[in-house]
Amino acid sequence: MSANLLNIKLEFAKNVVRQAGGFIRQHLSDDLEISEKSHFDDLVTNLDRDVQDQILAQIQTTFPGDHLLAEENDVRHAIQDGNVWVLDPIDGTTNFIVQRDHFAVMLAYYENGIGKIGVILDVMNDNLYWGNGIRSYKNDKQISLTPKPLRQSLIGVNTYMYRTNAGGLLDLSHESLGVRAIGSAGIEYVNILEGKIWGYFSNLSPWDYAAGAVLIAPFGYVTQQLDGRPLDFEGRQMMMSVPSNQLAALSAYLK
Ligand code: 2AM
Ligand code: CA
Ligand code: CA
Ligand code: CA
Repeated sequence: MSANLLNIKLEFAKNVVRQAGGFIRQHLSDDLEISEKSHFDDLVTNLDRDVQDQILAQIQTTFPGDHLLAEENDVRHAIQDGNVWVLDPIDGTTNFIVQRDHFAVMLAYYENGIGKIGVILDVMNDNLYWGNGIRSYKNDKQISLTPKPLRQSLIGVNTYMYRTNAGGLLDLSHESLGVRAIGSAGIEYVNILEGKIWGYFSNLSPWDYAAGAVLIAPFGYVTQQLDGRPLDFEGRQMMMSVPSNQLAALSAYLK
């Protein structure tokens, strides 16, 4: 793909995500229609669906040959196959419903499984994080980030994995200054980019990490299964996003 077309796609992605953020903020005081998906704590709202429909329609109109992978309504093209847009219309839906804060819109673009574009909007702060896997930006400013050692850092965790020591996460946490849990993968990635957490350990689906993985890659981060195997980009998997040059500090704990 030519650099020029990729730049066009990047500008497009930034625009549609910003627009979606404005739309959500305009509808913050509306009554939400809330539905349960798999369980009473697995929720979706009419705004998740509206945002997804709006963004997917814009992608289909502008880049009709590209494929779509998105959280709601079973839009499931395999990420490894061709030019694929990956959308999480509202990440942190429970936060959105309960707090009206700490949620994100996330859009990524992959070519044959390789991340080319990542965009995360921290909706309530209206900060747009975007990048091409080589450089990452917060609004108009290029981000620079050098992770400290784990023992001088906080980590972001999935609370279920933490409290059950799934993957060895509770044991590993004793090597850090402590754990934090936000309830939005997107905001966890924002916190990595802001230097507020060192890494993130969770149980996620592709649309939860596709954009974040691209955004943190320029700073030497890897996003992979806990045992080092690559993510399959299909179902939900236990995974981590951590500085690759500090993987040795983790290996004694992870299982
Ligand atoms: P979501 O809000 O888009 O569903 C904390 O719940 C984080 O894990 C959020 O980023 C949430 O994304 C994600 N997550 C992934 N699968 C989930 C599930 N089955 N139930 C709740 N959250 C899930
Ligand atoms: Ca969800
Ligand atoms: Ca999500
Ligand atoms: Ca979501």
